[in-house]
Amino acid sequence: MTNVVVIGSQWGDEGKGKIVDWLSERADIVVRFQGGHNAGHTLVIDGVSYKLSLLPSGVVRPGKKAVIGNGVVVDPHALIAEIGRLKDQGVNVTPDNLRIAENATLILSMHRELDGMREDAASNSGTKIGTTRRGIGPAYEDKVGRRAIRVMDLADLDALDGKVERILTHHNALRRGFGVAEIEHKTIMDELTSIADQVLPFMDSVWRLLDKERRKGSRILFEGAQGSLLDIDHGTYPFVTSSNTVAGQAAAGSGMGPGSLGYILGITKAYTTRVGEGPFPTELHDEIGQFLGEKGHEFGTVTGRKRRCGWFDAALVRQSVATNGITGIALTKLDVLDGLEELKICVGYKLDGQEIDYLPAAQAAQARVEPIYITLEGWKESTVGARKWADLPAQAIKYVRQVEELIGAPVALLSTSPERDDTILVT
Ligand code: 2SA
Ligand code: MG
Repeated sequence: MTNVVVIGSQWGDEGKGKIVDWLSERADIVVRFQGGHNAGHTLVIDGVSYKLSLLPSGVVRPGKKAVIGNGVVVDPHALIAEIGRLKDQGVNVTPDNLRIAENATLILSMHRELDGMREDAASNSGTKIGTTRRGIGPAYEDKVGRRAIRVMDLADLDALDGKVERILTHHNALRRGFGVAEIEHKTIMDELTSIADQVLPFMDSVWRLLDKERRKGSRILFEGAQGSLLDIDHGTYPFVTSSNTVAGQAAAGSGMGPGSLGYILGITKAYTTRVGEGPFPTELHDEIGQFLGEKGHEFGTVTGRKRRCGWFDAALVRQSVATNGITGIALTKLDVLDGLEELKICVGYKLDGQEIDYLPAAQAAQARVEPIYITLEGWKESTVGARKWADLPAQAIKYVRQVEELIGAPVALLSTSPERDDTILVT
């Protein structure tokens, strides 16, 4: 196996967890390179389900190394809690199987508070993003603003005074604006002191670790979170997350060169979902949308929020094939479409009377586009648990072939249930 980058090609929740787990069996190292505990993966191994949100999927497998790269924002409280939950399930996370980049940014309590205050204030003005309220955006802002506290700073608490001063000057100005109490220097120092001993054993120079592994010929799996349409540059801005979620970030967010990335696998759901606010051209507000949500169990792992559902949007995924350089896709949740009389696929949009085959970049135009659909006949048979191509009804095969043709990338894997072995490898 060459190195593989797994990314979501839609708005997240494409079913990356299962595929990453399937691939992690064949990898030596699993690396996260962006996002934080706003991600959510449920892994089902031997009937036991593990919920991960910050930790790379590799941690639940003996003998694999899990790595949190510099591109991730790390909430130390969430980290410690997640390690504790896994311990209760009999999984030991130790410095032997988890390494965290010394130059990764920390999410602190004030980031979470600011995320919530902004969302609350925006609810009143109707401009909220619908974030996970985990402090992801505010932490990335501090990183880019060059005032973040990073993992390595925990090793030198004496040198922290100036850094805490700098970050508090910024945050306290914002807090005054929101009319909430300012944070005292000592409060932050206490927070950092209280978590330092539990985080520091995992700290490492990740670029050096990965460079060594690369030279040894280790197989590296890069685990993306969220989806390409939530990318800070390429997504439906401003209704996006605050990191680059596209495959290229696997290099910058881990400290490896782009030449090491290998195969780019885009995880793609057979229909479309989205959580939070923002444009969604193929969204269904009718009983079919309801059907997809119920049958597909479309509720967030992280926040439990109900996901919006709609038809497959081939124009969007074709765009993701381009922005990620997708080699092949893993098509998930095809079985959710079982039993529908007919199926629609969006092939492009109408914008002010013109036909276009991509999502325009401007927010106002994105809100105005109308999908252009083709209609396919559905299938009655169940595809749940199909393990070979020949198990699929003819109409389901037609649907898959149509998807491939429209997005301009081949289906490399087909997942037919949450069970790991219910996966068809298309060769
Ligand atoms: P934030 O908290 O700043 O990242 O929120 C900004 C927007 O990004 C959306 N968002 C997500 N949407 C879908 N899935 C997400 N994460 C998990 C995943 C989901 C899960 O990777 O699969 O399984 O629970 C995710 N994270 C952020 C969010 O809804 C806002 O629209
Ligand atoms: Mg998810």
